[in-house]
Amino acid sequence: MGKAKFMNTENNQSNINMLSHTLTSNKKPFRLITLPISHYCEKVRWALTKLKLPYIEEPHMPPFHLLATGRVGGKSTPVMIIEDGALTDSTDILQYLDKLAPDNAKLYSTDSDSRQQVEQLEDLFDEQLGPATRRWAYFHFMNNSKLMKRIWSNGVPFIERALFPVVFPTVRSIVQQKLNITPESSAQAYEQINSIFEQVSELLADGRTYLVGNNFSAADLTFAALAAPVVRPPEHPMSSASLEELPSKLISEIKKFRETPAGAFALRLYHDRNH
Ligand SMILES: N[C@@H](CCC(=O)N[C@@H](CS)C(=O)NCC(=O)O)C(=O)O
Repeated sequence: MGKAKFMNTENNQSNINMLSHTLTSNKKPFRLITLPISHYCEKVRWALTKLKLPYIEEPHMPPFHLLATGRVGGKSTPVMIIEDGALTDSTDILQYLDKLAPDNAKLYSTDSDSRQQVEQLEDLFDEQLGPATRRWAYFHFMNNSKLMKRIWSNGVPFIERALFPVVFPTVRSIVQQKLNITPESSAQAYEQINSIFEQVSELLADGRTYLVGNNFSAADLTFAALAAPVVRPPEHPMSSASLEELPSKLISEIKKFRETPAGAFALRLYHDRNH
């Protein structure tokens, strides 16, 4: 009962957010197909919010996302439907959205050196940080089916949520295999996250406000969105469990990540996410 209320409150809040995005602009909303917990989907959701572009999110639970993404020629999420097709990669989506942004809100600098730095960092986070934080988080959550139900079914169509008990055992073993989720790979992911956090902390050591130049960019956004599973920002729109509900070992590791300069930076960016 308590949990249902908790989820409804979150869903209502995200519906309100989507509605207000729609109302603040006359443009036709984009359709965004997501797995709601996916941090690559959150990367796009954040960009749309930041650029005040209207969108309607279509959240799905695995494996039902494949029906939605497959219909438009995609596979993984996020997929964003635009007037003349579908964009099937978060970076492609951010680059597309950036063309619609006014000069003072660009996520990619117009200076070519700075743009290159932004793109290199985004690539590092997409290719290494995102898979590592996902592997680490799933390793700790996957065997808790109650928590997984909440994480995977947040806001999805009723029928998908109702089918969770039927599909979860099979989907879990497919995901564990596909993403190589084992105790060893999780330990490696933990080291990899620490190494990227150290690189980011080093960049921040000179007191800069953002990773590249003086403005918030796709590098900052991508870092914070993909680091979210290990710092668990309270402002995350899809957080589906409070810190206290997690195993104590996990809480202490999250606290350690949060205390690093890179972790504190991700939390600060999330604190400002909706302003
Ligand atoms: N490079 C892709 C990665 C997206 C990705 O890995 N999405 C995952 C969720 S975190 C997904 O949809 N997995 C389900 C699948 O591949 O069927 C991007 O940046 O969009």
